[in-house]
Amino acid sequence: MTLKKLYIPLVCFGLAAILFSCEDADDFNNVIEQVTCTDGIQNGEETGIDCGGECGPCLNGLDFSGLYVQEDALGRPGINLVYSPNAALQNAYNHSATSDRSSLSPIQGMGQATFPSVFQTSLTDYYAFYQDPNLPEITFDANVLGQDITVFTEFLAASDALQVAPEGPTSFHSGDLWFTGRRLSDDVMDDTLLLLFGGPDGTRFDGVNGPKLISDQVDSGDRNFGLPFPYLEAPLQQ
Ligand SMILES: [Ca+2]
Ligand SMILES: [Ca+2]
Repeated sequence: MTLKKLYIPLVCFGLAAILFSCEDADDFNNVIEQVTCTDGIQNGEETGIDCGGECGPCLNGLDFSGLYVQEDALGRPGINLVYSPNAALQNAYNHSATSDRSSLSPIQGMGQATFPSVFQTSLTDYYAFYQDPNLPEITFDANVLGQDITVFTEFLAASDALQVAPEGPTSFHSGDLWFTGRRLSDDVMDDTLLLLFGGPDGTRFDGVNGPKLISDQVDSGDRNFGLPFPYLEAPLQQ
């Protein structure tokens, strides 16, 4: 049992002496408040019942004991969803390590296919699908980061992790700043689609030069985020 705080008023004040004797006051003051992490009540600096503060994190009913296996991979939202064309590849991606997704690592059970090669096929197919047959062919030659299709798909697959800049502003994308962290309000799907469909200057599929594909049309951060984790945004009220 952790004894966190011990409150023992030490002084018998004159006013108290008027009302009762110092001996009585001793009895009164000897009511000791013991704040512990096992007393079944929220007290002291705790942020929940017997958790938070000095008692360790509040798990909100979650049990983190036991052995864990990887069931999902989601450094940057939308990568696996957008670029892996079927459930088998999506599952293979979810069970793989980031370091095993480069062009040097064939996907287990998929012959010589690698995630960058799969992503290149998806990217080419997207551009063919949204091609206006009455306009000259559009291909993915570069995105707003100056990445061609080889560099871009390698980047998507082999570095799909949440990167954080230890110094400077935290942002998934803000102005010229990319991938220095992630704020709750960042519209990460629009950022992903901009890299995919924006072309070198962000206008390739912007609703004017072709269908609008650089946004999912869903705003982010326009409603309150709930606490605690996973900080879901409140549903839109119709
Ligand atoms: Ca307590
Ligand atoms: Ca959006």
